[in-house]
Amino acid sequence: MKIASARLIVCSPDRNFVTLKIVTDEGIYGLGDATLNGRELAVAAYLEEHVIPCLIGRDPFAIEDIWQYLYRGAYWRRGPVTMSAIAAVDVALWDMKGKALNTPVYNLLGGKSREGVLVYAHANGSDVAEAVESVQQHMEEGYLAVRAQAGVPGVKSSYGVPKSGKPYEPAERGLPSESLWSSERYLNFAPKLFERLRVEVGEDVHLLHDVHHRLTPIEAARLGKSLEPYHLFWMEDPTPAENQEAFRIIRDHTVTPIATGEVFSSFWDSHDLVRNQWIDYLRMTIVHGGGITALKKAADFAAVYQVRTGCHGATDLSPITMAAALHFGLAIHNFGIQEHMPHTVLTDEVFPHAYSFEAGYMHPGDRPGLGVDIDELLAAKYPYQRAYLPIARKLDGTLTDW
Ligand code: GCO
Ligand code: MG
Repeated sequence: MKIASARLIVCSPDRNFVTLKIVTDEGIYGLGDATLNGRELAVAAYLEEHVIPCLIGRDPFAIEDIWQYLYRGAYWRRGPVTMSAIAAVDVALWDMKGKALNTPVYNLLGGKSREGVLVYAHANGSDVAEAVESVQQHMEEGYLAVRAQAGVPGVKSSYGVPKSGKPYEPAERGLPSESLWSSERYLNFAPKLFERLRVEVGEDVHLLHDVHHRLTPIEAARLGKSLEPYHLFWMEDPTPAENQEAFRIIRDHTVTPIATGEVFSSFWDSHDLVRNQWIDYLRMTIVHGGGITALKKAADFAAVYQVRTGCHGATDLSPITMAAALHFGLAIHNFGIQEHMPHTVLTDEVFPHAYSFEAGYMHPGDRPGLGVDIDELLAAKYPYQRAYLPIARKLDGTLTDW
């Protein structure tokens, strides 16, 4: 069997998605997600100009060799654009191989290690009362783990808080909007949110929280310490991780578990964090981390240090990445939790899929391959529209991490 053709489908059913379709000379096809939120067309051009021409005629079963060809062969390694492009090829080939062998991808990854994939939902509120209500709503829907974010008093448009009662959505059409940030106000507020949450929702539900890279290491240490009585499942992205050693400072001061990695594009971004056991959960995602092949290696390394996975699963990752993450999460031994931010009805119509949610867990389904498809005719009705993530400034106007 040979790769006969490959092409891109760029669409925007409520938000932008870049999809790679690889077709073999036997007519079997595989799908890969190449979406990089706010920089979508950079990955599309990388694939179109520099990757697709090299794929034609290759053996689609040689997934490892093709991964190495695109990674080592480019000379220029790593970075989110390169790794998202490689991931799209890699995931499409796993999907295609599953279809060719008539088995779900989780079977190709060692078979299932569990019956379902524990997922966490997003609860948001403009204030504490709304956040409590939102957590309770998600618990009623069956979620066993919920991430809680609330508006910080005195800080306009805080991270994670939806505008006009809609679910929180991280990208907006048009040029980047601006939001404000105050670490001081946030640090005083966050423990109050979780104190109230534990009173209202009890001890058993897993509560998570995303700091979104906004604190310095010592501020993050203070936050982790102040949240200890509420035993969070994790504190996410407490500080930027370019300097991996920054996490040592946090770790030295608190037992609140730490998760990071949603912006990582390489195993090497996590190397020191994992081998020093400065984190508990690695959040690298299949699309931005270089595909199933790359994530499997990173997860196996993490397993040696008892670090578990907690893959990013926001709506800017297409249902193809969600399906891939669920096959991966069902199969690997050191799976921790998977983020679940449901897509809109329209996105789900464009990407019909076999995965499902029940009583706190998701399952990828048992269809051959990934069990997700794309309705190209419907996709064509929703062309790409430029969109950006917001930027953030401190109260005095200084640009800071969003
Ligand atoms: C999360 C993330 C998202 C990101 C978004 C960026 O934990 O789900 O932090 O909210 O901001 O995916 O594109
Ligand atoms: Mg996050």
